[in-house]
Amino acid sequence: MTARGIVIAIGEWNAHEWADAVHAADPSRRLWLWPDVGDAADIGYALVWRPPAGVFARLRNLRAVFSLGAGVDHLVFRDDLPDVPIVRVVDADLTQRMVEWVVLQVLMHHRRQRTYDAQQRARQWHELEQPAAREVRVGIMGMGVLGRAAAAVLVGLGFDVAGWSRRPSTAPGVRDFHGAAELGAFLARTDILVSLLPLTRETRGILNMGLLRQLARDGKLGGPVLINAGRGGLQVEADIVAALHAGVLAGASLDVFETEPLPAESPLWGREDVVITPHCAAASTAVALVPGMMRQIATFEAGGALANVVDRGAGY
Ligand code: NDP
Ligand code: OXD
Repeated sequence: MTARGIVIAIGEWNAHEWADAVHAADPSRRLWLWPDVGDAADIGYALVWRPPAGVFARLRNLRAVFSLGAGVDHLVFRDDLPDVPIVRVVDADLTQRMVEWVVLQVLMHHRRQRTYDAQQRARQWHELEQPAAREVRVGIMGMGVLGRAAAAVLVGLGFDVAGWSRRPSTAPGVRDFHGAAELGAFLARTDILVSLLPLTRETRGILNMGLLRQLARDGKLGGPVLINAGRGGLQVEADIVAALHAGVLAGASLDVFETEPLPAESPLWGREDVVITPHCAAASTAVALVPGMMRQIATFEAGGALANVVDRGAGY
């Protein structure tokens, strides 16, 4: 008998929302909420987000693991991963949410909104010099699903956009940089750096002082800006604080942090030049994501291939 059951194993989210969405999409399928796995031999699929330790050991007939987020660092660094495909989220709803967050942050810095907020608090009427979008160079690290979608909207707004990724990429209106050899040239033409990289062995700590010092110094915004919605492990927060203090950075928008929730004692909280959001740039919502996962399972069971399977060697 082929295992068709599903287990949902979620560290900190509301598992019942996901269970309701699975049940709505396929009421015939047996569904378990970890740690309750019933007859574990019947479980073929695990829907997981930061799953607790020990989940996989009991699921001996597992056929695929579905990450409930686009990032899979919560899985690939584990040493207990079963040898089955890991599928990550690629979904229009999640992509749209990320595009909104990135564009909001780019515009916030481009249009000096933090300074106008401070002026409003001081009841000050003072117009700042405003460059055109075409005069501002945005550099996107990670031209994957999310980076490309954000780039398309930023190009549409008129920004001068470049992308940097591991391999060459083509996106309309976006200048391509790729690989370690081209990172320096990419940074040297970047006023607003947007990080949408996955967290892997290669990218951990990449947003450090050495990198920030290579950003353009001749831009129209009075100094470069860092925007990170990839993962907190990409950034060295002590370096970001030092870079802001020293004027190496003029501002930052951070959605992700080395430790989440961001500890109350972090110096980032008190900085007017930093925008902080609580890892909410692109939330996974059960209603939007589960139907696609259930369609994937049905296709797989009918002999088709799974889409968006993680390359374990690359780590994303
Ligand atoms: P993709 O896998 O589609 O894209 C990843 C991109 O990063 C690719 O362009 C890839 O290059 C590039 N990349 C990977 N490793 C390197 C490297 N060593 N050097 C240069 N480029 C590299 O991922 P998504 O766009 O779907 O998502 C990106 C990340 O966004 C997720 O991994 C997750 O961490 C984060 N995220 C955050 C959310 C939030 O709410 N804050 C929500 C959703 C996702 P190549 O094209 O050559 O493969
Ligand atoms: C994700 C996230 O990876 O929410 O999808 O961070």
